[in-house]
Amino acid sequence: MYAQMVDTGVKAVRAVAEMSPEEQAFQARIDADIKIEPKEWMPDAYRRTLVRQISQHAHSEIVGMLPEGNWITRAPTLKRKAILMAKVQDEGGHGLYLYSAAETLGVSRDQMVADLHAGRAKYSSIFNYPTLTWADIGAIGWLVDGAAIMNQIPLCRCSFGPYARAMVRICKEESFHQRQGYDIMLSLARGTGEQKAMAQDALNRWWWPSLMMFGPSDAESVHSAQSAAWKIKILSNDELRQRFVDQTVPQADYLGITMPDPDLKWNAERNHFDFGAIDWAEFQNVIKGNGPCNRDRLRTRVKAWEDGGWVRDAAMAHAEKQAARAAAKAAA
Ligand code: BYC
Repeated sequence: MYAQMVDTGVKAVRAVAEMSPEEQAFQARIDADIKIEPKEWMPDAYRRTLVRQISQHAHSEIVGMLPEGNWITRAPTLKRKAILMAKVQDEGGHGLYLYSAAETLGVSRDQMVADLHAGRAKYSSIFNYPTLTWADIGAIGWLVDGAAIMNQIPLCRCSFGPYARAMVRICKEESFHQRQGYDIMLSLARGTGEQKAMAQDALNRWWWPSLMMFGPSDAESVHSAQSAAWKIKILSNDELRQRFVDQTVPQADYLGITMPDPDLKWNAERNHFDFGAIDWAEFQNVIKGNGPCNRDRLRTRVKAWEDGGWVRDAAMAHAEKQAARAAAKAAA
């Protein structure tokens, strides 16, 4: 992934007095928690911000199928294989709902996919890490889906109707994904010494990248202020990250495995866990396209698209034949 920052044209959040009458009316609807629907007037920058975020989100779901898909043939039991197949398929479905939500804003799916394949579009940093053992499938469900739910529950209340509605179903499915991941971790943690060590190793490798999923710190987040004003973001990157840490630490304790963070400790004054510094240089490196798997992920997606060309051609030919038959019947 070689994406650059997407310029949505927003330099600073403007005061109401600086807005045009149309923008003021729009902001008043947002402030009154009225959902914005695709055919209604909206500022161009609002549209661009949503296309940016929703398409990145869709790409994340689609690219996110790859690390787990890698283990479908090697799942340890038939039951685990069936569950994993269902989960990976769900992620594909999430991508499709999200592409549809973005299409309501006037961008075509072909364009979004072309941007991904050309390295112009971002997707979540987390999917550029490799899945080395079966325990990684547990860690992804537990941590990656856990972080995703934390971020996505507030999105069910975001201001753009199609995105908010897509998130309702996605969150329900993510919650099953999170539980299946935790169940894998529980089995390993209660298994042999070697299995427990696998679970610990997976936690060690996935913990910090999971914290990076929430994006840069609030101080560094370029889009947060405007997205908050438009109620695309209900909670900030740092607030969500803190909630995730607070929720996940007791779950690791229950598994009997240790968070790979010597600075992690309960802060009774703040009523939250304090945690160590995130390696933001690593994060920036991954989102610039230099993570462990970026090139491989894109290559795999491009190949899948090219290999699927004949299916798209056949579907188009079938649709054209159906339409021609219907037209002939109507004319007869
Ligand atoms: N990775 O100003 P900021 C899943 C970018 S999939 C890569 O804070 P924003 C699953 C950001 O895009 C779940 N890039 O931005 C699937 C921006 O760059 P651009 C995926 C990141 O948008 C399969 C720049 O950094 N979830 O659950 O206000 C299997 C500055 O950031 C990341 C979503 O997509 C990152 N981690 O906030 C299993 C949720 N973080 O666009 C599970 C929807 C930041 O200027 N998205 N960047 O080039 C969001 O909630 C927000 O877009 C973010 C970032 C919180 C991610």
